[in-house]
Amino acid sequence: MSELVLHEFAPSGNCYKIRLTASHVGQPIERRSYDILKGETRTPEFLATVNANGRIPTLQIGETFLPESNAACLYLAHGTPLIPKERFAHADMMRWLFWEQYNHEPNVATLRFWHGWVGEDNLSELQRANLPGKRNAAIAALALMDDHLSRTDWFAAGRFTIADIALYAYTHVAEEGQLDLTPYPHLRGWLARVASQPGHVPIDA
Ligand SMILES: N[C@@H](CCC(=O)N[C@@H](CS)C(=O)NCC(=O)O)C(=O)O
Repeated sequence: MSELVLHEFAPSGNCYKIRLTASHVGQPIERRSYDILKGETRTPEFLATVNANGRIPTLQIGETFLPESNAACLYLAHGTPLIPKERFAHADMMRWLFWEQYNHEPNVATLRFWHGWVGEDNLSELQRANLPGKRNAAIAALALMDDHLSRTDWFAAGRFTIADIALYAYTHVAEEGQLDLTPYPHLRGWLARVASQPGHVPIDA
């Protein structure tokens, strides 16, 4: 077994963030796959060893397990230019990582999962009731990103950081969640900039 193992569901943007960070820092990573649609992250073995929270991704480092996608990106990019050292720039990068988890991923990623994997006809009553709210919140998140990117090429520190990686993961596939990116020219320009960085790998690699 290699030193680093990613416990993942490959189409998940949260898992892709980690593979993308690993590729940018030139860190090989072994991949172990779970089918979240079959509850494979909810087994007693998974909960006892990989993540008590019952979710992927988890980055395994030797005998230790690190759940939460952005924590894994921080671990992999430690000491590289993907994490600014300067005090404000570092905090500002963290700000976008927190924002991604609170305002972006729960809306943009959830819509992609509901439309792309679950299917609108199979949504529970509660999910169906939450659909308009998720959609409004996702559109607000995309609009906020577009506005920020009208003033700067990158989210933090004036350069490509793991904040860009974390936000790219679900934004570039937002249309799979029936979110139209046409109204956001600055966002689309940024998506192209991220994809043209040396070391970039696509989500389906
Ligand atoms: N905040 C977590 C979110 C992890 C998460 O929501 N994982 C989803 C797939 S992207 C999952 O494992 N779902 C399966 C389940 O809940 O059973 C992270 O960033 O890693």
